Amino acid sequence: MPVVTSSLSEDQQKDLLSLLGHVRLHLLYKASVHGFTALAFHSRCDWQGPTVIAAYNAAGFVFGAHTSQDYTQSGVEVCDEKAFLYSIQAGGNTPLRVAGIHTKCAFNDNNAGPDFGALVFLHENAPAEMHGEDVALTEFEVYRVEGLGDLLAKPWRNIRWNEEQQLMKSIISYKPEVKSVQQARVVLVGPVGAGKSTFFNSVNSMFRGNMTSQAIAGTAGKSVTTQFRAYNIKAGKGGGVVPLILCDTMGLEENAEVGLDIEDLIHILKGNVKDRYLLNPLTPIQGETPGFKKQATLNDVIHCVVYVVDTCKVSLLSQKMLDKFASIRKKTNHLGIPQILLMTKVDEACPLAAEDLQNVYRSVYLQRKARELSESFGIPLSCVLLVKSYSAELELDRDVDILLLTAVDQMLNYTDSFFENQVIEEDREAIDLYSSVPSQQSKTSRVN
Ligand SMILES: Nc1nc2c(ncn2[C@@H]2O[C@H](COP(=O)(O)OP(=O)(O)OP(=O)(O)O)[C@@H](O)[C@H]2O)c(=O)[nH]1
Ligand SMILES: [Mg+2]
Repeated sequence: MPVVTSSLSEDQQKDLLSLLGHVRLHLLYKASVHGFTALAFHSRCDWQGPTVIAAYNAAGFVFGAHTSQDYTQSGVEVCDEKAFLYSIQAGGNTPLRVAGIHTKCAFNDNNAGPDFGALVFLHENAPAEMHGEDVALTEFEVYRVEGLGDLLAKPWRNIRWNEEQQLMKSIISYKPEVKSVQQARVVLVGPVGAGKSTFFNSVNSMFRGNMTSQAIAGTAGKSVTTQFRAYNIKAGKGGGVVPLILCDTMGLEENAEVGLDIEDLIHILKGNVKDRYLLNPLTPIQGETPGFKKQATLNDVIHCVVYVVDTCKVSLLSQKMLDKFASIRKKTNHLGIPQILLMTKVDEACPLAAEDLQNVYRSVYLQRKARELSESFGIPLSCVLLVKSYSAELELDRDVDILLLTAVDQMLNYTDSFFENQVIEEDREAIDLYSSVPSQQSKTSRVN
C-alpha cells in the first residue's frame, strides 16, 4: 500500500511532540501528495478536531500552528486559547513556541488555506524568526493531534500474563476436531509491511526458545515476501511439531496487478497453492500452473484467516484498500472460514504499550484504534487481537510471548469453528469442499 509518509525527521517529531504533550500525530494532509491547494487542504483537514501544521522551507525551518478547534470553512474568526505558533530550526535549538496568537482570535476559518493571522499558509505569508524570512514552502503537512488519553482503570480484555507455560502446553497439545487433520492451517493476509512475516518469525522464535528469522522481513516499497510459504513450527530445538501451520503471503496493495492477487488468495484458501509457489500478480495461478494442487484435502485448505494490520496505519487505510479487504472478506465468509484481525506494532503505535506491554488492553488510544478497525472491517471487536512482534530484540520477553500465544490460541479456537462450519460425513470423513463456490473444482477437492 503506498503510504503517505511524514517529512518530519525523528528529532523534529520529538521537538513538535514536546510542545504538544502526551499525544500522537496522525498525518492528514501532505501538499506534495494531495495538492498544494486550499481545496485539497479542506477536503482532508476539515472537522478533524485538534490539528498541527508543519510547513517546511529550504532554509531547514519547520514551522506552523496548532489549534484545538476544527477547520469548518465557517467564515468566522475562531477563538482558541490552546492555539500557538511554533518554529523548529535546523541545528537543534529549543523549539520556539508563541502562545496566544491573539487573545481572542486564533485563526480565520475561511475557505482559503489556513490563516493564523501572523502566519497565512498556502498563500503568501509573513513574519521573520519563525522561518528565517524564507516563506517559500517546500512542503506543507497537517497532522491530527490525537490525545493518548489515560489508561483504562480495567483492561477491556483479560490477558493471563502469568500463564505462559499453560498456554504453550495447551497449544502444543491441540488436536483438530477432525481426525484426518493434524495441524491447523492459518493464513496471514495484509498490506505490505504490516508485519506478517515478522509475526511468523516471532511465533517460531517463541516456540523454539531463541530468536529466529526464517521468513525474510523488512521494509521496501513493495512486498518483501513474494513466495507463498506454509511454515511448520517446532517446539524447542529438535522438538515436536506444533499443530499449527502459519502461511505467509505477499503483501496486499491497493491497486490492481500489484501485491497479492485476490484470485491467488482464494486459491490459497481452497488449498490449491503449494508451499514455495512464487506469486505473480500479473499472472494468477491456474489449474495447469506448476505449483497448483488440484486435489486439495481438508489438510490443505485454510482453516482460519488472519488479517494483519499495522496499528500505526489503521487510520491511513485507503478506501481502495478497505474495498479490497471487503471483497476478500466476502469470499472468505462464503467459504465459511473464520477470521481474526491482528493489530501489530502496538509498541510503535502507543508509547504506553512500549513502556509496559501489559498496558496494551488498557490504553485508551489502542482501544480506539481497535474499535476503528473493527468498524471499518465489519469484524466484531471480539475478533480483534493486539500483538507486538520481535523486531529489534535479541532475547525473548514473557509479555511479548503472552500476546503472541494468546493470538495463536485464538487461531486454534477459530480453527475448531471452521470444522464446525463444515458438513463432514463422519464415516468417510469426506467433505465436498466449497462445492457451492463457482470456478471451483468441487469433485477433486475431497478429503481422503
Ligand atoms: N516495532 C515493531 N516493528 C515491527 C513489528 N512487526 C513488524 N515490525 C517491523 O515492520 C517491518 C515490516 O515487517 P514484515 O514482517 O516484513 O512485514 P510483512 O507484512 O511481511 O511485509 P511484506 O512481506 O512486504 O508484505 C519490519 O521492519 C519489522 O521489523 C512490531 O510488532 N513492532
Ligand atoms: Mg512478508
